[in-house]
Amino acid sequence: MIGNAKGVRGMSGANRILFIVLVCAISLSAAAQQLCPPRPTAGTAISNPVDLYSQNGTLTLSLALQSQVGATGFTHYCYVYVQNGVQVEAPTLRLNPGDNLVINFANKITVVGRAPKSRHAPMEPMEMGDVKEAAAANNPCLGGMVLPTSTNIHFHGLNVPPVCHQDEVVKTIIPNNGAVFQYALQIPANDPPGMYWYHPHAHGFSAPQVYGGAAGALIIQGNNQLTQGLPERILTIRRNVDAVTDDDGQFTLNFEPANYPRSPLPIINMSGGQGEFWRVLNATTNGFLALQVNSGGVKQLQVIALDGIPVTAPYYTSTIYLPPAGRAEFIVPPLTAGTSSVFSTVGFDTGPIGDPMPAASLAKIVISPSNAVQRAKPAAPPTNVAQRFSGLASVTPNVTRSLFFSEVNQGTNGPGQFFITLAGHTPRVFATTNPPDIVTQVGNVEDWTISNQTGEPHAFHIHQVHFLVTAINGIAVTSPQLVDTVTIPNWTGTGAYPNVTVRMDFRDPNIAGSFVYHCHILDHEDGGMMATIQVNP
Ligand SMILES: [Cu+2]
Repeated sequence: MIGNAKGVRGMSGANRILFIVLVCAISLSAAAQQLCPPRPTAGTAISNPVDLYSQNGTLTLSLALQSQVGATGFTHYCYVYVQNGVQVEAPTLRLNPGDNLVINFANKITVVGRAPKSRHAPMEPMEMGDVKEAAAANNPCLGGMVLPTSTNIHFHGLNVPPVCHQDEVVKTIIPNNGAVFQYALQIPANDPPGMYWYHPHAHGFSAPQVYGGAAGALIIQGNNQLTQGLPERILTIRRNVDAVTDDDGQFTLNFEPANYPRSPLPIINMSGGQGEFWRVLNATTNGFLALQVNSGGVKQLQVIALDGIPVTAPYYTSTIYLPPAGRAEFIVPPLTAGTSSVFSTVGFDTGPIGDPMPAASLAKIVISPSNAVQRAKPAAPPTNVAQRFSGLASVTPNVTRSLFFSEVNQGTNGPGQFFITLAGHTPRVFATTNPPDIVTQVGNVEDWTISNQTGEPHAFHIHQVHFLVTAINGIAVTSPQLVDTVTIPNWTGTGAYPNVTVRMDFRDPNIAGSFVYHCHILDHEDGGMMATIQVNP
């Protein structure tokens, strides 16, 4: 939904003044500084982000979240890693199953610019956890007032414990004091190989930080005969604020603007006669993508994995649909040198009130026999343990639930309110003072049917576990796949509400605790479309 939210104008008076003073003060002090690494200019060749590999079972790195207000007033947020004295942005973290990840993280956000006109959610500071206790103890694990300068990290898709310093996002509120906050977590030994990602999740301010650029890939290494020896390409698609339209509609690929015809397209250099293994991350906050490679016709792409989990059997398709936060790993077939070729999204129908998602070219593919290729280091040998979630399709669920997405718009003086609600309950926006909406038990397998009562699609995501998509509108899916984010199609205004049935797997004792499920249109999440599940040990 667009047009009703007014960003700063949606705030209460006192908060608005506080916010404006804060923004002006910190903007002036940092106006002349280069705080983020320079981003690539339009029309240049795309390269992979910097790879950081684990060694002897551990990947340890220092990472900071920094910010910079660009020339048009919008804020860039950048995950900065210093390599040989040079700042690089959003490195790819590569680990093997069973490895430890240690991030010495510092929140160094210094400046916050204005919101785009399409901002749907309130930008009011809000309380999470126990603010007084957190302040008294100086402990970011206890919560705090979430400000535009607050942050934390969510390891999207990883099946790790929902506890502070691992993957907890509700009460972990890291202030911008630059102090080191350590994340230390272990990749499950039975984690299948695939692409995950890390991004901020401070409720109320997730969207501006992610569309400002704060997102990076995390790859669990593994062997696959199909991709062995192929050049590997990491493509992170973001949607940043567009200086001309004042909206968050400009696609970028690995930070390079894809804004044809206003600027030349990013270039993907491929070698003629050589297929490539692409890992694509939809790090937009609202983009429903329908990806194609066209080279003398639409090419068949061989899908290997979705949302970090290998598909049951690799399959060919011409169009790969990715909701916000989704990942697809696929093989692009060998293309012929000299053929005009393009990587694009062909557009997605977001219903009567959704943010428009028109077709757009994302990159020009240049095929030449001499083009250099990038290869990842070979992966560790495969483990023999049974992979996570195996056999889920044949498990009989012991609980079934129904949930629904809904929203209200408060007119031109206020932003919208967004809800995800258990059937039979009254819709309410997320608050840490709400009791958990769902309480369940480790060991349970549950079928959830999630319906959509709104005129725009939503992207359902739950932390800590993947789920199997088993039915769409009550019709069984013929080849169910494990994902961590799924599109719930919009309601057209008449007839039954569209719905998707998913099978939730709470059998792993390591995921016991409280965590959240929400819409991954991050403006919707920031606007309240999130709720808590408590999984008792
Ligand atoms: Cu939504």
